[in-house]
Amino acid sequence: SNQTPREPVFHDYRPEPARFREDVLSGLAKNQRRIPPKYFYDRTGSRLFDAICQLPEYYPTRTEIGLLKQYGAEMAEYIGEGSVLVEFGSGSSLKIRLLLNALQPAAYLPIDISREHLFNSARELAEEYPLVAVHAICADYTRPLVLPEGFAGRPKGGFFPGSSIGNFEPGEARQFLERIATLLGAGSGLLIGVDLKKEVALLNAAYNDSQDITAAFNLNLLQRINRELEGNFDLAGFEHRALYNAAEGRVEMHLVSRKEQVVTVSDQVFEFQAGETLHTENSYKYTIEEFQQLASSAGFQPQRVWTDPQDLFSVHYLSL
Ligand code: AVJ
Repeated sequence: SNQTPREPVFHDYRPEPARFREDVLSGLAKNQRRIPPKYFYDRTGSRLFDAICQLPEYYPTRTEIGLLKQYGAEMAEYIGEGSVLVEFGSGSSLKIRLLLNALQPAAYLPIDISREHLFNSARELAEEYPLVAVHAICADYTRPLVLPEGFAGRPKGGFFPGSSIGNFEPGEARQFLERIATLLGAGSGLLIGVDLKKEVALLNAAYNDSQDITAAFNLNLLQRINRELEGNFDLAGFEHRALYNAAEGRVEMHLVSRKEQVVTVSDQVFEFQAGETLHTENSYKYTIEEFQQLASSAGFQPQRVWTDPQDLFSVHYLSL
């Protein structure tokens, strides 16, 4: 193109660095050992997650992309031309492009904790969409935050794809939605992707793929601990387990100790029993009604929901 390339404006809120060592050591010391799923995403983990999104069994990504392609124009009408588009996490460059192809916002504000990734994708977007003012905000979007000067009084459209909301406990999800409501303000709306409850066999297949990519993604957490926190996990001593917990409405991922063993991390010693698990992720699934209830309790009004013919995945538009 012969248009002047637009540079994104970069707002660095200097988010607190993640406390990987503290979180791992305290999580390993718990009765039910657990590590937060945000630590999956080092370089290898991010590459494995991209591979998961392409797996035949992993339906969420392709189904949500299909919904954005099919209904993008309708979604754009709800958000409104000329509004300020705020994305929570700038992980998926394809999804935001599908939305930007249907909608011309006055500005696009991606919020992400990963400075380098945020900056690179913001530069690409600013170049591809020269009519959109890109303001990249390096911040932890799970913490309270205030948008840069100039965006306060204007109606905003939030975008939170990928069913990332499923990683929160329901109480945390509600609190997070309340924060988003405060950030966006009255007259605004939120477009959010939410994975649906479905036949257990489909859920189990999506998290136990036949190529063992999800297993590698799960086990990579131990590799990362070994490398970054002076750990000595024997990766062959643990196996991937994913199961649907119907009572809680979530897929759980664990790493199961194949034998009685002793592991050292940062000079701390942890004894695993045979069969004992390290809980690494919850991925909550919601019916449309359950999610609308949750959103309403956080102050949103459900306006519209789009689903695929098999009812695998939902995209909700909620207003304030
Ligand atoms: C990125 C949290 C939406 O829960 O499906 C994929 C992560 N874990 N396979 C999900 C994940 C195992 C994913 N989320």
